[in-house]
Amino acid sequence: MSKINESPDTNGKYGKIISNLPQDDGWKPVGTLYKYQGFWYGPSLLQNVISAQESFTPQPTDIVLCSSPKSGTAWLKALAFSIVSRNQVDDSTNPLLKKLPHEIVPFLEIELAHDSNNRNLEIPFVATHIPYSSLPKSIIDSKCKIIYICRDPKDVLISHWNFDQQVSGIGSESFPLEEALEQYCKGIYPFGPYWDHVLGFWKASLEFPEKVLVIKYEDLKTDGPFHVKRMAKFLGHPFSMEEEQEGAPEKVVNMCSFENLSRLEVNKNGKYDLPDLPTFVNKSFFRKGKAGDWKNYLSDGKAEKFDQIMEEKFSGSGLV
Ligand code: PAP
Repeated sequence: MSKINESPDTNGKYGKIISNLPQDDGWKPVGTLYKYQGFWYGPSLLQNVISAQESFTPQPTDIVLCSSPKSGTAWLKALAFSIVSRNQVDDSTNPLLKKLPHEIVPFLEIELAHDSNNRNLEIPFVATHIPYSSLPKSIIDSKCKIIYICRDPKDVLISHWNFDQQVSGIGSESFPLEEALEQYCKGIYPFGPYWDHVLGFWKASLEFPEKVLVIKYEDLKTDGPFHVKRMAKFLGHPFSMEEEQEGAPEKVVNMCSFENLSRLEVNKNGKYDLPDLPTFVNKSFFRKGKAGDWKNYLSDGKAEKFDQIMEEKFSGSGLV
C-alpha cells in the first residue's frame, strides 16, 4: 500500500534529510518521490520509515511479513495469521470473517511508525513494505522470523497501476500504462526498484534460511497446501500428521482464498481508515487475485521487453 497524492511536506522532523534527497515526479498518482537508501518513497511515508528505523522495537515472538506493494501482502497476512492461530480460532470465529487482513496485521511504516505498541500485542505479526536493507536494526538483530512474498513483476505493475489510479482518482488519461511501465523499468515508484526489493530478501533467505523465507504468489496459487505447510514448519507451527490427514492445510488455503475473502461482506463493503491516509474501500485490495492478468494489459512485445529487463536484473541470483 502506498500513500496517494502527497504534497511534498518537507517541514516535518525529517524535512531536512528528505529535501536533500534525489527526487522524481513521474509516478503521478503519488506526486514527488524521494530516493532514500536506494528506494523511492513519498515524503510522509518516508518520514514514517525513518521514524520506524529509529524507534521500532519488535516483540521477541513477532513474525514480520514483508512484501513490495501489490505482491500479495493481504493474502500473506491472512495465511500466516490462520496458520499460527489455527488452534485458537475455527472456521466460524476466524477474525478474517469480520476484518480486512490489513486491520488484523498492522504496517510497521503506518500504524507502528511512531509507536511500536500501537497494536494488539496478542497478535504476533507486523507487516511492512520496507526493503530488507532498510528494515529497523531491531528486527534484523532479533530472532523474529521474516516471510517475504514476491510476484511476477508484470502482475505487480498492473495491480499497482490499477490501485493507485483508483485511490488517487488520477485516471489512465493522465497516467497511461505506458508511463507506469516506463517508471517501473526505471524502478521509480513507491518502494521501487522491484528487483532490488526482491533481491534483498532473496539473498537474506539464502544467507539466513532459518530467519527469512521467500514465498512466490504463483506457487501459492498452484500448490497452496504445500506452501502453507512450508510456512507452518518455518514458523515453528508444523502441521501434525493428524492435522494433515484431516485436511487442516487445505482449510487454511480455502479460508484465505481470493474467492472466499473477496465475497465477505467486510471486504465487499467495508472501509479501512488510517491516520494521515485517504480512506480505502476494502474491495480495492481484492481486484482480481489472478496470476497472469498482465496478459489483458501488455502486448507480447512490451511484456518481452519488460521480462528482458527483469531477467538482466535477476541474473546470477538463482531466482527465476
Ligand atoms: P497492498 O500492497 O496494498 O497491501 P497486496 O495485498 O500486496 O496490496 O496486493 C494486492 C493484490 O493481491 C491484488 O492483486 P490484483 O490487483 O492483481 O487483483 C489482490 O487482488 C490480490 N489478492 C488479495 N487477496 C488475495 C488472495 N486471498 N489470494 C490471491 N490474491 C489476492
